Amino acid sequence: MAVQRNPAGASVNSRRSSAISTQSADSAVQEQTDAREALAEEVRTGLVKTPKRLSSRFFYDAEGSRLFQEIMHTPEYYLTRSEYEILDTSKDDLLQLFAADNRPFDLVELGAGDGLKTKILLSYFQEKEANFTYVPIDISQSALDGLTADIRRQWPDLRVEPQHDDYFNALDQLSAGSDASKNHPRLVVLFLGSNIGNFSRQETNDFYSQIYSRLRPGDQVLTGFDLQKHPAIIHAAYNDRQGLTKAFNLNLLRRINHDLDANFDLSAFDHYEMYNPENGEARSYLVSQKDQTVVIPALDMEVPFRYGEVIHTEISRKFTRTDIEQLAKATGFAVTGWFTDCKGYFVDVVFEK
Ligand code: AVI
Repeated sequence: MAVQRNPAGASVNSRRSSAISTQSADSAVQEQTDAREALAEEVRTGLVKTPKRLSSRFFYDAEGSRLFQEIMHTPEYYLTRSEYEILDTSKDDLLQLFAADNRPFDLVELGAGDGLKTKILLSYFQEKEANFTYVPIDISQSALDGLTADIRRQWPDLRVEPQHDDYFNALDQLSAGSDASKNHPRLVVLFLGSNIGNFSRQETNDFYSQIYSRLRPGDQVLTGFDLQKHPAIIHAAYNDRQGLTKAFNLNLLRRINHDLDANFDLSAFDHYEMYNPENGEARSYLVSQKDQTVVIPALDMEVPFRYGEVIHTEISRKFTRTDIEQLAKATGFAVTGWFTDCKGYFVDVVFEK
């Protein structure tokens, strides 16, 4: 899943184009160069902090994206199955909200990835002949190309207008062409998969404020939030028995070796996750299993590690209903839809401006 986990991505394309823009060799090289530079900056600044820190948004190179796909199928990782169930059982209620007043709508997906869950909605909305356009946004042109081709193959009549851009630039473009009158499409922004849980509290508030400022009254946001539950269930989701989450976390070091010629010995680091039920934060770490020094020639860096020292790599935040209602209130939105799975593990929430 090539998902843009960070709203501040590279800006590439402009206004909506109805043609599939296939990636040129030049832009693919540019994308790789930008990604490598961003990683270099993260390593340069993150590994001199105390505690050491690397952002989870660098997990998603090709191998990391492949591992995440596998994690989503593990018995322990309930999030994807829960959201899938919600979208399937609530698709009609969601359509009633999105198409309220018979207005056409643009279904704008942030970090579309492979669109697997979204396809539940697309398929149902097509079947009901809803008047909508699907607008997937991603900073990875190859992910967008793959998704668009796939959707056009499956539903040749569905209007798809992919946007290769960062989220906020793309929303600027879209909202410039919309207003609250009945003739213009309502914007319905999708941010699924609990991607919001990987943001800090400050980033979360900023994210919704930024979106709010780009929407018109009546526009909506559908977000997937993972809910707080028995800590053991959450803990297990980030410690699967097959060791895929461990491989996913360690892959970040492999990527740094590959992209920046570093010499991390992957067997000298372990995966450790802890869930704190008092604040809803699952945190992932890489733990140095011995005293060691890692050399990163591309950055002219030598990084010492003590035995037991950690690199903090990810926050996966779990929410309460109060957290979500407060978030909506603090950023100006009203909560107009609340859909959970049968176990109450996960919720998809509609915010309306
Ligand atoms: C993408 N994101 C919502 C996942 C999560 O649950 O935080 C990434 C992940 N990390 C470990 N397992 C899955």
